[in-house]
Amino acid sequence: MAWRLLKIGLSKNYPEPRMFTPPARLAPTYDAVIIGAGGHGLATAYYLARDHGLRNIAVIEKGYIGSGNTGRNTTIIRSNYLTPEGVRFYDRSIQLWRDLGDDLDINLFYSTRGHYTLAHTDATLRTMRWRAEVNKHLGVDSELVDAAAVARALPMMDMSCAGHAPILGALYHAPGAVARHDAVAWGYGRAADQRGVEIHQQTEVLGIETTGGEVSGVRTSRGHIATRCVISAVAGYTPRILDMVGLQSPIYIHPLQAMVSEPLKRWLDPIIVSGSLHVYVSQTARGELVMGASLDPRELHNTRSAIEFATSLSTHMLELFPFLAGVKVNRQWAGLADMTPDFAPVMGLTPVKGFYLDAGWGTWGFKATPVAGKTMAATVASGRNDPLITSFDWWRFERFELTGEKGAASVGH
Ligand code: PYC
Repeated sequence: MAWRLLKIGLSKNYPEPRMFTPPARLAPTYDAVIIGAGGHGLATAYYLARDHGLRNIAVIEKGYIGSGNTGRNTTIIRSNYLTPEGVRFYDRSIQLWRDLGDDLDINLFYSTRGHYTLAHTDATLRTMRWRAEVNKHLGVDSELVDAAAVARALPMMDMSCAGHAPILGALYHAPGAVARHDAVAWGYGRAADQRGVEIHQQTEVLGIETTGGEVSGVRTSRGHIATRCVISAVAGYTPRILDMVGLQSPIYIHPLQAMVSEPLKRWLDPIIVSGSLHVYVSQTARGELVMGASLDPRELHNTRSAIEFATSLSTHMLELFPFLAGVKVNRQWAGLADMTPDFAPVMGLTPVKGFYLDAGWGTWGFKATPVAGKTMAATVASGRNDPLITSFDWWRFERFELTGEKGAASVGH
C-alpha cells in the first residue's frame, strides 16, 4: 500500500487507475443479476466470483455505486447482539472486516474504538447483562460495566444527563469499530470488476420475469436480460422489487436520519450509544462527530432531512456532552431502513426459484456487508441457505419462529 502511494503520488508515470471501467452495454444473458450496487450487492458479486468461480455477473444500479444506504449510515461495526444467531453472524462479519482492507487492497480506515451502550434504567441494565452473557458464551468480547467505570472512561460526559436520565452502567464491547463507508463500496466494486463482474450504473430494473414460478429474465431501462438467477440487495426499495415477482413480505420502510458536525480536535475515542436519549455518536479521523438517532416515526419512502431531527438530536447530545454547545452541524442525510417485525434480516432463498433476497437490514446493514456478501454468495452457489443465515430465512414468519433482535438495536424504535 505504502509503495503504491509513493508511486502514484510522486511519479507522472503512474496515474492512479480508474476504480473500474463501466461496460458500454448490457449483454443479452448473465448467469446472475444482482440488483443494487451498494456494499451488499457488490460484496455478493465479489465473493461469487472469487470463491465460487462465477464470472458472468451483472450488478444493476439505478443510481451510482454506494448511493443507497452504504453511503447513508453512521458506519458503526459491532457484534454485541442479543440472539445467538445474531451474535454468530455479526462476529463472522467482524472477522472479515479485520482483513478486508488488505483483501480489497484499499484503505477502509477501519478503526477499532470500543463501544459503550449506556444504561439509564434497571430494565436496560438487565437486557445488557443478558447480552453480555450471550456474547461471552459465544466468544464475543462484551461486559457490563458500572457507572464508575463509565465515568472513568468518559470523563467529558455528564453522568447525570442534565439530571434527566442518570447513567447506571453500560454494555462495553471492545471490538466496536468504524470504517469509511464509500471505500467499502469502491473496494468491493473494483475487486469484483477485476474478476470480470460487470457493474451497470444508471440502469433501472423495470420488471423481473418468471416462467412457471422460476426467474427467467430482467427488464431494465437499458434493455432485456435473460437470466435464471436474480439477487435483490436494494434495502429501502425491497417492497418494489418483491412486487415484481409477486411476493409480499412484512418489510416496511422508515427513513433513518443522521448528521455530522464541523471537525473538532479529537476528544472522543469510543463509540457512544444511548437508547434512552436516542443518540449514537463517534468521532471520525478528521474530527467530525457522526451522530444519529432513532427511525423517523412514520413509514415514508423518502430521504429528506428534517429540522426537527437535527433539533431533537442536538438537545440529547447536549444532555450527554454540554460542552458541545456552539458546535456547528455541517451536514444531514437520511437512508431508507427496511424494517422487519423481529429486527432480523430476511436472507436467501424465496418461494420464487432463482430469486434470492438480501433485505430487512433495518438500522444495521453496513456492519453486515462482508458477511452478507459471503453468505449470499454461498447460498446462490449451493442453492441452499448458508448455515449462518438459516434463522433469517423467508419462511420464519409463517412458521412464527421469529429471531427477536430488537433488544440489540442501538436506539429505541
Ligand atoms: O446498529 O450499531 C448499530 C447502529 C448504529 C446506528 C444505527 N444502527
